[in-house]
Amino acid sequence: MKRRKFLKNASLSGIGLALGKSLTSCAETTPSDSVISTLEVASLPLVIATWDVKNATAKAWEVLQNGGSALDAVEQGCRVEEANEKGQSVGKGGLPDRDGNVTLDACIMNQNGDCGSVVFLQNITHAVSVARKVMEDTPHVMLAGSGAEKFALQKGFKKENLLTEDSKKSWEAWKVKSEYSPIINIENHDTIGMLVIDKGGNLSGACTTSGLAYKLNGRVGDSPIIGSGLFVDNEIGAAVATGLGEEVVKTVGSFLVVELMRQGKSPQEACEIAIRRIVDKPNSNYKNFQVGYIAINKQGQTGSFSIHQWFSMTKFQQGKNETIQSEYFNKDA
Ligand code: SD4
Repeated sequence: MKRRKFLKNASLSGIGLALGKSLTSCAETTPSDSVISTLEVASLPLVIATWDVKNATAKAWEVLQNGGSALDAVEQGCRVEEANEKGQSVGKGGLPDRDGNVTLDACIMNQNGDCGSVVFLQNITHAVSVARKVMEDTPHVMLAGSGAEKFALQKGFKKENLLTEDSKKSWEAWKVKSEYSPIINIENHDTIGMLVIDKGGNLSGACTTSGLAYKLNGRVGDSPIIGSGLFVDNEIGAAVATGLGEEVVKTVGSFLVVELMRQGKSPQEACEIAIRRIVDKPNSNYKNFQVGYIAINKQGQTGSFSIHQWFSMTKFQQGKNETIQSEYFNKDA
């Protein structure tokens, strides 16, 4: 099935190494010693992100080159897409819910296992940076809705109207039929999940989105849920998800990918098993929605896998910034 046809059909009603030196330090701290000690470490640092987001990965790379941490890199990289008004599934210009409200979900996680998250945030473009402030400046992990917005304003974030003219037009066109079948967008897909391993082998990750277009007001997806949309374990690796968040939440997808790596699976194998977990559920409606995972392990090996074709991962390594098409499950289309 061609990409456009799939886009039409996909709906929420169906509800829509370059190798270098050997690693020793990690081998001492992980349970899968026998597997990991035989592996080699990829050239570090390394940045990966969901979809074709080369400007974002380039920014993260630049931050690392200028001495920034992996955490700084994921935050700054994600901000590129949040500020990109053309991207209709993240930050400013994100498609609204069915009532016309742009509501953002984001989270961030560092090498110490600290994390911060915002859900149902309105009027603030850089949700990922608010999530970082939640992590660093509060005793909490998650802030929601008006509380998250109030916190952001107190921290000096600017109040902005996130509904651009283009997104308003798309919403108005959708309203004509008002079908509650928001497409899982595999073409215009700037929901960004980013994972970075710095040259010292330390990991951080972030994820930010405006969620499903024309969702029910109040709907929150997987992206800000630690363990679902994102998980980082500095001893093992990290994973991030995109696609239909409900399915990711139901299988605690990113945590699952990291735990599979802990058991000795490669990032690629782990992403594939996590996708199978969704597809193999009784009555799975997987033909009608997309989910994709990307993952990285402590050695800098990476993997990505999705249910359907056209998911991609952007990778910046050794000065090379490239978008790689992912392998996928459903070859019948
Ligand atoms: C969500 N997982 O809100 C997000 C949407 C997404 O590409 O990733 N779109 O369910």
